[in-house]
Amino acid sequence: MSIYVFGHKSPDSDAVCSAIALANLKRQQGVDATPVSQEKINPETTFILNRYGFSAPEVMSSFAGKQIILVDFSDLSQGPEDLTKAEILGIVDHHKLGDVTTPNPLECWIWPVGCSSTVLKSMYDFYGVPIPKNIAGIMLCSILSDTVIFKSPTCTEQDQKAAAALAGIAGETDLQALGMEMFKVKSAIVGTPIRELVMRDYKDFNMSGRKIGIGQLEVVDLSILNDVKAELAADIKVLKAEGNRHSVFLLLTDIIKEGSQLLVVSDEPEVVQKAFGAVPQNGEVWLPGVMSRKKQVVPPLEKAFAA
Ligand SMILES: [Mn+2]
Repeated sequence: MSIYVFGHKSPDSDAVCSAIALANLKRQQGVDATPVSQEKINPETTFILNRYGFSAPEVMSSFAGKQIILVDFSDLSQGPEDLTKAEILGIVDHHKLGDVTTPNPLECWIWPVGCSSTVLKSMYDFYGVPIPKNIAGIMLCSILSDTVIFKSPTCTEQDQKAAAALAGIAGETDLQALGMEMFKVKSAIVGTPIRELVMRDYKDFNMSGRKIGIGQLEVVDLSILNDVKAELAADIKVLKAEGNRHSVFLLLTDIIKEGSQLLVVSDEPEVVQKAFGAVPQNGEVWLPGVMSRKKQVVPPLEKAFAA
């Protein structure tokens, strides 16, 4: 029986590419491992997989009775409904430790770096397994995506080193150009249904007993979103009501200006001022320098909700 390797819901490029890379490592070690994704992959990930000759992994949403390895998450809220009925053999991640537990010891690699593929690079090295050229390519793109071409405050020296080594294996020489090409694909939103945009990079969190949703759209210029901003704001209201959520936040991140417009719908909108020291006007506020949900949005919100 195969072991299934997969990332979080609303899969981003790291969740998908790192699952493919980890399954490759396991297969090279003689383990039957299959990468899958919980939901359909996004256009940026499609671009990456096409570039290096991979097809999209199969979508799979039920894992009861299966052996699994989690990549890029360890929160129950970001996993399948029946996650607790599966056997977790390992976790490879770079987020805060979530709330999954296991009855048995597991292979757990969770490091405070900018991308799961950076951790994976070290796993390949640790086991002395060569990284195939096309796998190096998708791992490199994961790092460029997660670190916003090394600009995110989550980016570490280890990410830079891993990316340089992977670029060498993949034969990529211009990482800025490659990164910008990816972010242009990511920014192309014309014709995409509004809910798909809201959910493209969306995560639910449990903050002091409240269900909090936080989505993020990264674009090369915020003006791209001018025409759809009102619809996005209306849709997160609907999403909040549908899921009985306390709050939904949507970060519209400008990767060139290096900041985010935060759209807010909340039962306690005052939490935004507590967390970020800025007061939303008409449900939105500009947060200069804020690019990372993980490092600059989740921790202050958790603190504000716990207070
Ligand atoms: Mn990641």
